[in-house]
Amino acid sequence: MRINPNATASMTTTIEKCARAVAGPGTLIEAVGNPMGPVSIESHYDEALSVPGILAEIAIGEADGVDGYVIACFGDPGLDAARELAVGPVLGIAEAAMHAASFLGRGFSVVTTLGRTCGRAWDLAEHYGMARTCRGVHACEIPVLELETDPQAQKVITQACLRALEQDGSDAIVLGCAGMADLCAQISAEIGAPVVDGVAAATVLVQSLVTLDLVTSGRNEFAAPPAKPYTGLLSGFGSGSDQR
Ligand code: 5HY
Repeated sequence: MRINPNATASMTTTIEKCARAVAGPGTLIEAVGNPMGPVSIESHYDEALSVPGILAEIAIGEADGVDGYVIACFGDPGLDAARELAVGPVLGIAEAAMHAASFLGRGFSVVTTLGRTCGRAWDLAEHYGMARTCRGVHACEIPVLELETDPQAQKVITQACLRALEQDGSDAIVLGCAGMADLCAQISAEIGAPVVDGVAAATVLVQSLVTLDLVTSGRNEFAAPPAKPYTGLLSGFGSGSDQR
């Protein structure tokens, strides 16, 4: 199951299409949007408030026996909490894309949407042990939802990728938004370097973990959350611990 942490249906459709394009035979791809959250995620506030909806979809997936999950937003929102809830593997698209890009050369550059999200990308590179391999994080300054509507978007992102390769001396590009997933092949052809889309990379990696019958370890910090009541708007999220 691919979860689009924002609430924009057209982006969920793009994510589903790009995941299906790389799914193997026998892999059922279902993409769901955020039932309660921001239409796009471009700030820490957006990201924080996208998490309850993501976890609600994980809980539904667990009840439906879903094998694995992709959190399809470059901030990898709620990833650790999702791993506590889900039995099967959960990957974020930033995590998957950075690891995939690290196999393709000595260094990669991230090209994301707004400059204000660059700090989060650097934090994730650090968190995933990619600080040495991530040579630079660059913004094309196109808001997430204008990626679909701005006729210049592909050209602007392609130019940002070329500049990043030159400035950073990197070998590959990581696209810093799920909304760029369907531009991956064309941009790679134009810049003559590997371009990694996290939606596709995470889909193939989750599929591989499921094929290997590998699941998140429940031994330590990713054990099921302790049962407890929740209050207010979140009262429905309480005492989830007996789901695993
Ligand atoms: C994403 N936001 O992948 C991120 C990209 C970003 O709504 N989907 C979003 O700008 O951080």
